[in-house]
Amino acid sequence: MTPPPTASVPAEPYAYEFDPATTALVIIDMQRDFLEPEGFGEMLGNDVSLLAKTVEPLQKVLGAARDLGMLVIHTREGHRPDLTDLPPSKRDRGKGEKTIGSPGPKGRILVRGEFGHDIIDDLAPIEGEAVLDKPGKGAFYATDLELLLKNNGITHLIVTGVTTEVCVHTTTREANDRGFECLVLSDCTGSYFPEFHEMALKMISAQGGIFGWVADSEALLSALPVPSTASQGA
Ligand code: C5J
Repeated sequence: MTPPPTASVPAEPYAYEFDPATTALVIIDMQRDFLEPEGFGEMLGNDVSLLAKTVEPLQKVLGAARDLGMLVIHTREGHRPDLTDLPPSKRDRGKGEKTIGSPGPKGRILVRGEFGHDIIDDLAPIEGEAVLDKPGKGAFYATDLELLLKNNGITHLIVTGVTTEVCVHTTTREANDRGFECLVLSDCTGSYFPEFHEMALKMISAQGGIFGWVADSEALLSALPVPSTASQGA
């Protein structure tokens, strides 16, 4: 049976209600390759400073989730060093000089184990937090995410990370089809294309919340219950 909600966040299209005990914070692909200068994102011609503004609000949300003892899941987009899990279509799309697996200033692009593939220092996972490597855009595709959520009794997801219209959107759609109730945080998600960010968020909450809810981090943080001393580890 679904437990009664203990938090209510003012959101689009209406209040998002959840219980932190059955809610996971999902942080999508906050990797050096997407966020830092000289990473893959910049090599593709993108302005990575557009993603930097997500870091501070996301740090606050991550801190609050940790204080409440919520399940935290970090994802990383990337591939095996031998690239056997990289579809040729993904490797060749864009016809760029450099592609996934090519050497770059941060190591081989989007390859597991390389410096650029890892999560930025400001949001580094701590012990006990799942780090999920995904070969696709959606975090459910070819991963054990669904199993991990179900085994932890999770019904609700707070979705954050980059980029809004690609991996965040794909993951939110996948989660919605699997029955998870998703809140996407507008200032904790970001895109190289501000207009795509805006429209992607609108697509989520349109039609009565066709894929989920949208709110900013302030709305979420103000709605969170005060952590008990037990969950703070005191
Ligand atoms: C992209 C992602 N944009 N994490 N990946 O290729 O959104």
